[in-house]
Amino acid sequence: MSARPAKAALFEQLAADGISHMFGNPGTVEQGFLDELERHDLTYVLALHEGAAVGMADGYARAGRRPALVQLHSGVGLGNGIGMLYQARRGGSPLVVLVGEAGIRYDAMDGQMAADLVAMARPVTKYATRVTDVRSTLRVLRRAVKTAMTPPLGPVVVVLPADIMDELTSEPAVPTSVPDTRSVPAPQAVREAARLLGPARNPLILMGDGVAASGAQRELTDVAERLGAPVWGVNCSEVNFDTTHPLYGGQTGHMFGKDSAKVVAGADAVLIVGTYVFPEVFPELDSPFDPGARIVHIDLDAYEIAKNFPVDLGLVADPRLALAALAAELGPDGPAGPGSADRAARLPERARTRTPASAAPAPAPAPAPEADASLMDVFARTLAARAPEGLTVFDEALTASGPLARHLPPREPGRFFQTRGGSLGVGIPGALGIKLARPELPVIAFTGDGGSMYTIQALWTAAREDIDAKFVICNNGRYRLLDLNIAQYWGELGIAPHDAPGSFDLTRPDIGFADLARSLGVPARRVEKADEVASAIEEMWAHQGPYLIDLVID
Ligand SMILES: Cc1ncc(C[n+]2csc(CCOP(=O)(O)OP(=O)(O)O)c2C)c(N)n1
Ligand SMILES: [Mg+2]
Repeated sequence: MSARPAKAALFEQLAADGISHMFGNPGTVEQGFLDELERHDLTYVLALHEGAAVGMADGYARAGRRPALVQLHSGVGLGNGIGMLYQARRGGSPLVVLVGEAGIRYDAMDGQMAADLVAMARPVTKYATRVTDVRSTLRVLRRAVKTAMTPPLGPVVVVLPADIMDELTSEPAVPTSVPDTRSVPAPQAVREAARLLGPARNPLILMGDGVAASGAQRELTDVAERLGAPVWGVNCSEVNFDTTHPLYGGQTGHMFGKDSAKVVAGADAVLIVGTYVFPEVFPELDSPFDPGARIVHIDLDAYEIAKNFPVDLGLVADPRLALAALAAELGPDGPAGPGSADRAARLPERARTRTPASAAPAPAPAPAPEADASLMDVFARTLAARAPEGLTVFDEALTASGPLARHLPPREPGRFFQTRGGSLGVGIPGALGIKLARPELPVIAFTGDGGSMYTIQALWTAAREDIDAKFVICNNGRYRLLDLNIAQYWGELGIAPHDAPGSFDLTRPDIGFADLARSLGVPARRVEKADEVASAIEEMWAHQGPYLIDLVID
């Protein structure tokens, strides 16, 4: 291989790995390779804030199930991207993030914008490294792609010093070797899982996004039906199980461990699959499982198995293959034993009997009556009635999500996404990334007025690139979720209810989302009344290109 500058070889490597987009925000220390980019077949998607760049890449990686490339600028750009990298790490998005810096020769100078970028990135990435010798530029890039794409998937940072990028390398560009992790447990381990779970009278399944990542929805349904076990989402931001299935219980919630504790109480056997346990902000410190409960955990991420509480059997295996083997072991009619007698009859009801007050409930089928339906309810119902084929929803509506789950219940894999890791601002850029990865799908994002403002600049990117995604701002003038959480806190501490902190209010002044969207190049309409909903939705779908609705709700 003839020698060429590393900044050119970089693009050969990206092409070898089939990478077609770079999401980023440029700076001077990346000028060498950005200049080079113009000569290559790679689309640069310009974001006006690094949070938006990482958020778009996150949606792209999730919907496309492939690595997404990000470019950030030095300590300042990486710093701006860190909140969104955190959520990519929590959610397992395979991002390859290139961070530019002035050069290795300046290490001792401590110049402007210099920082220990690898150390900054480490807590929010799966792996962070720096190219320090030009002869290993492509080796390091391939390691980044491999690490990002190997379960547990996650973001990787590669720091690129500009002086190294200008040097010559003769490394060949060859496709990255990503190992196959479709591993199945040994037959005796599957038998042991069936032995632990099969005799249960009151089995329970806790699931997470590892199910969707493995494409294991059908196998999970088979196991749930054979065990007759209700299925609860613990860390679900995608479709891991059809939420209209009678065995679907709901979500345990992300805030309070006592909510999950109510769900698992009384279960004598628990199958955990594709999730960490438990993900709340305030988890229970003592095990919420019944002392005699038998616990089996299947995951490709060994770190998550028995991370907080012991299990009886942990299986590091691909969820789809492991669940298929378990379903076969349980047999088509489910296991014989004390729990088998009335399994089929009692379980659809029991799927809902553990619903805790503040955990997200399973979607109720009955729509609210017309007269007192909320505007959000009317909107979701009208949208559902006219939903185009393949409608893909990014739900960052937070307290306004209920009607979405009711009228557009997540059922089909790859058609529903939520924020993860608790980082707000993923909805708008995430929808753009999804649309770029899957242009054939109609994509709509719902986001709160609060959440949208973290990355509202992404609308400009939507207009610039003419990305035909639709956006709905659920505009309640507040950080409403914080109202609900503080009310719970007051209750627990015996504090009398009073006005919420002024910092939860977003009405001083009102944010004019329609004007704001138009100023960024996205046509928009404000909707305040139920009788405006149908025509707004019609206009939204009729418009070719990005479009925003400012939905003014209580
Ligand atoms: C980046 C980030 N900053 C702050 C928070 C804390 N936070 C959690 S919920 C919330 C309010 C969100 O408001 P909005 O999007 O309007 O939805 P609503 O609660 O009104 O339904 C805030 C500020 C967060 N989760 N992420
Ligand atoms: Mg709000």
